[in-house]
Amino acid sequence: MSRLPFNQGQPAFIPLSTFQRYPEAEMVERSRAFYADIRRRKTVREFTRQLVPREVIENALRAAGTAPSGANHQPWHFAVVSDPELKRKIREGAETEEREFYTHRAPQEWKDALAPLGTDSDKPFLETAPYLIAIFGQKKTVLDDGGEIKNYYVPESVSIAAGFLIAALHHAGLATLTHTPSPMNFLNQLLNRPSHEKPYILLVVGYPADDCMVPNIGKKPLDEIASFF
Ligand code: IYR
Repeated sequence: MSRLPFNQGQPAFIPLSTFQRYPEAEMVERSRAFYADIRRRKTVREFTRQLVPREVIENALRAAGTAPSGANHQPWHFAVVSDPELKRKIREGAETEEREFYTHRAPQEWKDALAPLGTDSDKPFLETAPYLIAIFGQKKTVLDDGGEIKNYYVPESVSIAAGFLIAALHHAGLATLTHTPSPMNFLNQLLNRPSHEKPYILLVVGYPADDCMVPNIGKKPLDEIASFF
């Protein structure tokens, strides 16, 4: 991790040259257009096997990597899986946890809450979708010299980066599923990630199946999610 602690030998502050200001009318139009685009995103659980260009995945990950993070430590790792055998093992690991969840671990109230989504312990999409991206949060960063620094606001930072990633993939024309088999420790073992890294989300990425169905559920309107003072 050569960039940390910080750019040695370079100025500590530089002019903000990247910010783009728009006329107000254009801002309103841009905000409308973004909302119109992002509101089309639906979590998808049926994917085709069709491959997607790796560069799209790489650019979306670059976008995710621009997310703000605690002390700019960027406490995340994205393990990208396209290998069929590894996807098969991930499916096996996830379904083992999910069977336990649906038959024993989940209280009835939780199962009732999931009923509208139609989920169960079968996760075929973990093999059909061309890419799985396991998103890990890092409690600490191990530096190139073997030193370690503590990371801050890890769940918040990782979640923001995941949001950027999901939006970037949608923007590029791909569907995603935020899958959270729980517990997810089997991912550390399968993907060789150290124990100070915690898996947060297994993001399933690809094209929706032609006959893909999604739950008929909506989002709360603005007056239910925001208050203005
Ligand atoms: N992890 C399980 C259960 C599940 C839990 C929640 I909260 C969801 O929003 C969806 C599913 C599964 O993936 O089936």
